[in-house]
Amino acid sequence: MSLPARFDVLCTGLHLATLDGEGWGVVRDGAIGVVGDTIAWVGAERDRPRDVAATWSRDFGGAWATPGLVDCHTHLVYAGHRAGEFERRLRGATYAEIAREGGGILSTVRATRAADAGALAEASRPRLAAIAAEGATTVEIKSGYGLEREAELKQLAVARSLGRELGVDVRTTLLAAHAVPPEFAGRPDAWIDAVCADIVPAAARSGLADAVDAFCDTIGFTRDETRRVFEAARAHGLPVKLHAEQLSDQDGAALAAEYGALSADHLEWLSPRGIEAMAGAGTVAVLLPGAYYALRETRLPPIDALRARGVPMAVATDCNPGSSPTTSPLLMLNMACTLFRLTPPEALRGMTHVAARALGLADRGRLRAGLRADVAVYAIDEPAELAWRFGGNPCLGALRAGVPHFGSGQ
Ligand code: DI6
Ligand code: FE
Repeated sequence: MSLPARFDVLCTGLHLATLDGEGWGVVRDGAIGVVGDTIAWVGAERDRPRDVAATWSRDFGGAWATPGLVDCHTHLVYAGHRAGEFERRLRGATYAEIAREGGGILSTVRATRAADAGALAEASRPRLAAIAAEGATTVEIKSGYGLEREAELKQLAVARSLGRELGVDVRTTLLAAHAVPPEFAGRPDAWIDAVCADIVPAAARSGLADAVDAFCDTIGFTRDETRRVFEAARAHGLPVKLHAEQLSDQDGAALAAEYGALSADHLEWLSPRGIEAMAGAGTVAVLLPGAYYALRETRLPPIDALRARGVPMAVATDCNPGSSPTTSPLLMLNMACTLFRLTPPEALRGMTHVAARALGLADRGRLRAGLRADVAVYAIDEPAELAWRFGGNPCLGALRAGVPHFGSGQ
């Protein structure tokens, strides 16, 4: 890349975990120069071109920079909470039982429908802000708590507007096939008809959805119903992803792979057949240790087999009120290592460039000239600390598309 006459932003005094090449891709005593929303120069301070001045610059005094975190699976736009359901589960009720009784996802649907866009934004803003405050610069947000056309579009519109407001790159996913809404109780097929004929087209027309997702499971939708949703997405030019093999093996990951899905997510019950299909299609495995933890699952996703077959593994919060009420991507790095036995660099890759790939984004997730200037800065002594610690937040702020967000309010 040719050097600019001037950097808009220059960050010095940083050790870099570039994630470029193998492992952490460490550059000690490094610097990053930005022009517009793009990294123009990155490398060791001693190699920095001296004749390029900067409009905004900061010396971070030996902090660490990583690529901005990418949280590629959240349901953070919702109203209400599910603490009562949590207490019931502590007394022995299961997630699936509560769902079958019309609680679970449907209780959040009632609260989300009742909230207007302003109230929904107010409820959801602190969650996006908390995720961003730990260094996330790109966040995916799903619908799926509206379960009627206008309420689904309301969720997606609120997600996009929160992204603009907070300066976070929000990617939206239509998840109308999350549960059967009360109006269609006992008629999942009729609901899928409406999703395919009305809601997917409306989401595509409005430009409010970047992808389409579905929940393929015993308390969600069958493989055949999921296939119909994927056909509708394909007809409207939208990429797909899938909640697959979370509570049972429905062979959903193989179906997702058949449709060239960006990702299949959860995967505790993933079969060898599903792994092969994902490896063949290049579908990313999104691991969600928060849901595994909160539901006290005991069956681990087949991490060793995924690794052996070269299936890329992403890590995300799954921020949602039922199975993963967390707003901490850093805690998920820890859980990915502690519970799922990823290595710390694997976990961070899983929340940067692999997660970006799960969103179809090739322009971010590493510190490299020419990529988007999404950079998180942490007050740590070495990068493995990000996964070692749980609780607390060492993030000093971030560049988001080249814009500095440091200090109070970030
Ligand atoms: N799986 C999940 O973990 C979330 N959705 C899904 O299909 C949970 C959503 C919720 O319980 O509200
Ligand atoms: Fe989810």
